[in-house]
Amino acid sequence: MKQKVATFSGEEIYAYTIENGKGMSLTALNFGAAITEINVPDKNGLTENVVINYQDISNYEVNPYYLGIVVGRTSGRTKEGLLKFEDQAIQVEKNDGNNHLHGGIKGLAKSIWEVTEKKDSLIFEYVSPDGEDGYPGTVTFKVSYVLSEDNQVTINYWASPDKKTPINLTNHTYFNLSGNKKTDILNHSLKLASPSFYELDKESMPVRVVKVDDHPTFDFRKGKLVKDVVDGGYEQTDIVGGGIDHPFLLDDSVEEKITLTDPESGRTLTVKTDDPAVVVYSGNQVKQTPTLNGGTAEKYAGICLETQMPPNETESYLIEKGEVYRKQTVFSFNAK
Ligand code: FUC
Repeated sequence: MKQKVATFSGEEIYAYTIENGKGMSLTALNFGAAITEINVPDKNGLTENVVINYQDISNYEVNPYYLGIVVGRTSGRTKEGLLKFEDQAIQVEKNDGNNHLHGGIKGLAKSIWEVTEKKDSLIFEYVSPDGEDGYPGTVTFKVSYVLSEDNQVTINYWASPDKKTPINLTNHTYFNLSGNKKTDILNHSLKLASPSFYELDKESMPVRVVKVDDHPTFDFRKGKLVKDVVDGGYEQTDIVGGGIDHPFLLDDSVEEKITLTDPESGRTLTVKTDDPAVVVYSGNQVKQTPTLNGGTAEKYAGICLETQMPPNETESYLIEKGEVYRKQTVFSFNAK
């Protein structure tokens, strides 16, 4: 189902909805391929939206929080906006202080995607021209959102460049399992199959990999409440505005890499991915405006689980001409 919802700079913006036979549905825009709703049942069978969106759709045109979009061409921060590979140092935009963030000012987040609707999936395609946002090569991007009968949302990423270029995609959906953003996510429990993470400097640039054994605040292997982490008085949570905004390396031997639970609604989200890392972002910079669903906006309104390659490691995510970038992340919803 397709519905026109806005016009941005003369371009028609549509919301596409797919649903399964269990009452679950997903809605996304052709702008940024932004996921605006995922409706899933709670422990009592009440179906509600478990992602954050803007109350006023026009805010997606600027989208200060990158709500729901596909991030690219590269996710996270690149130091000084310098894509260093082989003997090259390609300067891309510095759109986060002295650094490059989430593919630049436009990026895939503010691109209009061609959408193909199928019964159980939405397929998005965008051809980014050579030099867009400063990146080399023309790249064809395809992303699909697939909704299964057992309440799974699978995101498939596919990209093919005509020149060697870095590609590192993710999705920037903020989950809030309370349903229709009744509460913030501080009472959600987060479990990560992650033995180590990247310490950040004051500009949020990753500096070194450290073991969670030596940093117990970030040991999520047995699960812990988000509020117990953000209140920790820990230097690494303080420098990102009081919360989590860090790349975690995922344990290859564990299938379910991430589990997010809201004890109140009984909803659980588990995540499987073939990416080796996840940037967990606890919404530390969300301000009071623009307002979100539920009519308010606040710090910790939602939590992003950005599966990806560790950011700022350009050499590790170079895709050759003729090579195909393929990634998959599966979000499974349950309630009890
Ligand atoms: C996340 C963070 C950033 C930023 C942004 C909106 O991925 O890593 O710090 O604030 O998204």
